[in-house]
Amino acid sequence: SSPPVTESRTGMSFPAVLRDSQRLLGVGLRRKAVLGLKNIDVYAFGVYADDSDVKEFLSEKYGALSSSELKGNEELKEDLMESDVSMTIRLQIVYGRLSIKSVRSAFQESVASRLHKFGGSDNEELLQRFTSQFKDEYKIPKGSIIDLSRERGYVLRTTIDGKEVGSIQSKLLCRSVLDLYIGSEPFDPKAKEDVEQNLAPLLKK
Ligand code: DAO
Ligand code: DAO
Ligand code: DAO
Repeated sequence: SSPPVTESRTGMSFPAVLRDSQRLLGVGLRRKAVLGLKNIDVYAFGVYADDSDVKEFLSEKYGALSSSELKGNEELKEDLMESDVSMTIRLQIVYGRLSIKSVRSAFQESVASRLHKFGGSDNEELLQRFTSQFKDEYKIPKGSIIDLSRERGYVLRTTIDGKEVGSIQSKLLCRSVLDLYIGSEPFDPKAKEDVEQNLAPLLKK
């Protein structure tokens, strides 16, 4: 079996396989500018996708393409985000003073803006349901692991250190979360490139 992969800037380590069948496609770093002054490293992340789901949903369309045709292929990432492929974004917290309040407001900036972009303006209830998962009593110290998993049927399940904090069925929400990592303006473009490269061989039948 493959060894874990370390995100080089933070030293955070990610297992090569999650839940027996989800393969690590890329790792990256989420940074954030505070007070317009400096960037803080907030978390390292890993992008995982289920091997056999990738084959089932994407091989027919993309399996015959050459690696140069797959490189930079935005339609492929689009289809991956829209399809029912099981995926996980694993976050490993680097910033040691993260409060639930700042998680909520970062969420408003990042995920909510995508929800509006993809879903129009009718998403207040969905947003409300998702952010109500962020209870003030949760602690997310450095080293905490948050898994954002898209399960079959477009269910977004959130766990903190293996403990489920909520799950919501919404294709739009799943798509908006994935867009942060592999969409058109990703947090870490290098991670998106890695995903693209490591996805290519999985598309071959
Ligand atoms: O303490 O105000 C501050 C700066 C912290 C900003 C952190 C941004 C949070 C990013 C989302 C984390 C998701 C787990
Ligand atoms: O990095 O801006 C960002 C958004 C990351 C997605 C945030 C989801 C966090 C869910 C964790 C809830 C725990 C309180
Ligand atoms: O749940 O699979 C799905 C589809 C996602 C659509 C979500 C739209 C939510 C709109 C809520 C409206 C409340 C004013």
